[in-house]
Amino acid sequence: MTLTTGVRADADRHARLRRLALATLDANWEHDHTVPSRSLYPHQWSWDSAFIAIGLAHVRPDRAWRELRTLFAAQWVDGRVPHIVFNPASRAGPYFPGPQFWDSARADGSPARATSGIVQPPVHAPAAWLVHRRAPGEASVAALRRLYPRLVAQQRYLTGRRDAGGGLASIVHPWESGLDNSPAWDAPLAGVPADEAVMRAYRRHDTAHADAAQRPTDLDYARYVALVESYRAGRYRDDGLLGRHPFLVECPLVNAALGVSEYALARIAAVIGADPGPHRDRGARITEALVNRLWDPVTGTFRPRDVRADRLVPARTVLGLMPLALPELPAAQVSALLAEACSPRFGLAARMDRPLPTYDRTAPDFEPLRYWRGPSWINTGWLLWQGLRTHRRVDLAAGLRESLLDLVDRAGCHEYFHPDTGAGLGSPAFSWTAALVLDALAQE
Ligand code: 2M8
Repeated sequence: MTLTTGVRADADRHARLRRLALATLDANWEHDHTVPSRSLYPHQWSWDSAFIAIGLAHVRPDRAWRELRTLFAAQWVDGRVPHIVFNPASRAGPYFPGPQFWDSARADGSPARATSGIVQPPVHAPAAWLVHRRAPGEASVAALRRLYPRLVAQQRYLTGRRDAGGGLASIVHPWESGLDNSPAWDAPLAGVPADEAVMRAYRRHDTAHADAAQRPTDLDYARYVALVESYRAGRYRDDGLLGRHPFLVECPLVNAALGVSEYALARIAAVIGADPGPHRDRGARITEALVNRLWDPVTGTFRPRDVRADRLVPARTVLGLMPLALPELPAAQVSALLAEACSPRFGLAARMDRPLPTYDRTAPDFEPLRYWRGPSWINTGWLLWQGLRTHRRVDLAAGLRESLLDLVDRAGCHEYFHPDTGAGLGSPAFSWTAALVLDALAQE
């Protein structure tokens, strides 16, 4: 290929991907928010909306702010941002578990709109900052000013009510990590009493729309249901969880996002005339707590801590690489994470021959088709790409970006991808895939 044909091929791919991504996001727009997928996820999801806003900022900035505004309008009085905001007008048929099951109305401080009672990784402050950076102006400063107190309340909820004592936030359900059936949760879930026969009483919505072999199992769902029932029984209060709730885990992704959010809030504070100092201090403290509580020097990676058993979980998943996004991560951890990412387990390289998996591909229980137990996902790739850029690993960042774009160019805006062949899996028109491709296209 000559230089000019190479440049033209790149420009063609860029235009093709942009058209596809924009069409996907437009088709998934639903009056005041974007659904992750029309069939599988017909409501608003918390961290999806943050990723979606980052992509929309490049093409529809007003809609990017609207997306975040709608989500934060459903914030609870205690500051939690619910992982699902239900759309009462949805025509997609019953999602399971739906609003009746969550029964948020009976909890203190829940909003008028029906929501779930749990959260997802707090990637919203960095998203708001990026939306402003991608499309700055008076309107974006006004939007930041409105969102700032809500983002601060979200942080306060997680660092306050969800702190089991070690300076990090705990999750009470695998859904809160966003990586629902990751092997990271196998050990802590093993202690959750559940019988898959209970699923006979419910109708799963996901397996009516996607291949069951690519989704969590019925036993996984029985445990998910048991954990919602346990948390709901206490009306989603967080006091005394250690004594009464069977799943309490400190997740490296959730806590990395928590730390990165403080640095994003510092930048937002500087723009709107608030004090950035306390945010930077909190960012540094969260980074320190992550290293103290979740760093495993033996394997050179971060691991979730099962708070109830007080031990690190054994599985090596992509979650462990996520703290690379922290700007003040000590050099020793940065180089160990790069070694882990570049090892045959994850295969990161300046020229990648296969996409980044979500689980150690050398593990005996690696499953190339099953959701978060192996397949490649664009959001975890994009988050790692952010970390590589933060620590100026230019070649590796370029290699990962190329791999992400190539995956979507070949297979389309799928929800996830086969980690060997790159074939598209799950929903074929998935919003955060489209949004993060738009962002990757715009940044070299
Ligand atoms: C998936 O999770 C939901 C439950 O929240 C589900 O399986 O029904 C996960 O991939 C999660 O990370 C994502 O936010 C959600 C919507 O895309 O789907």
